[in-house]
Amino acid sequence: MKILVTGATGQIGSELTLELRRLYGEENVVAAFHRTPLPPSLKDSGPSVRLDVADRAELEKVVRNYKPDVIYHLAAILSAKGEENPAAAWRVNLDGLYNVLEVARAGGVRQVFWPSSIAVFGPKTPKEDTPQDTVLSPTTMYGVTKAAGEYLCDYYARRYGLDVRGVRYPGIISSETLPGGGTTDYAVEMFYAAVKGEPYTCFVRPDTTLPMMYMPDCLKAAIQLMEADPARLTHRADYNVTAMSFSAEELAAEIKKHVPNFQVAYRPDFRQEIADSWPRSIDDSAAREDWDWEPSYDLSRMVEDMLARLKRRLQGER
Ligand code: AKB
Repeated sequence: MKILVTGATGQIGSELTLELRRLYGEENVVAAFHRTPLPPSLKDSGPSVRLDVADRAELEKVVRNYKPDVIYHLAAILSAKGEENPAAAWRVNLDGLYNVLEVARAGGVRQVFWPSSIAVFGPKTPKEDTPQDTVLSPTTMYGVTKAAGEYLCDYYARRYGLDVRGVRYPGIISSETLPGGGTTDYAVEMFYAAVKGEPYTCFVRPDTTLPMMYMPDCLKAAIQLMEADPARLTHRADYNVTAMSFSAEELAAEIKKHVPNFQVAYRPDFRQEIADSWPRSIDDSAAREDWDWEPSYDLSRMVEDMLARLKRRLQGER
């Protein structure tokens, strides 16, 4: 099976590409990157190609050359960056997705994975245990592109029989690649500061509570959904998934159990409003029923593992 991963240098892409290479063979997974150059771990472990997903001709060429059976389409501009440049968010997120779906159906691609986000929800959505099927009321351009993208994926599945699958990711916490331009980035930044022995100024209020997930569960969700029996699936690219919910101050307190001198100050900025518009917790029972989704990491297990990994990585860089 040949796989193309777009956005391979991003927070999820950089780890998912390596995991897919481990599972399906290094030569079979092509890492597509755009502006950010490939780190040696990706460059040295399999094929790669430069690709702007918003450029249809370029994408067609890549699919013609590599003939992927499956595309994991991760290239995206996240919520906070999308508010700074809504036009770029539309271009990358929606023009990019449209191109991927079009080129996939015309180029004989069997399956597409595309991540949606809790950003499809908004002030009119129930905040606690947000149901699978509920009001979408995104307030950011990122959320608008994710909500429209969900409908677009549904359309391609219904109209053309394309096997498109995806999940609504919560905030993702990871140790290998920093997220860029998201609202949930504070949760990752806190770990980096703690491990470096620096104080952290958090850009949301201490009581800000959001659904979150650790990277191993994020990878597991994508791969498990893609391998699931299609006959069991009742949704397409909009499966709610979650692993835990915690406030910024609860995360700081958990980190302090391991790094007692860690100091956090709170200075909310424009990202507070985005965080306030999103759910506090998510009901992911459809994913549990349809493809046996079950996260492995809760807050304490995640914090312990994340600190250990980050310490090893940052020490290695010195
Ligand atoms: C963001 O904060 O923009 C992303 C997301 C929740 O989709 N991490």
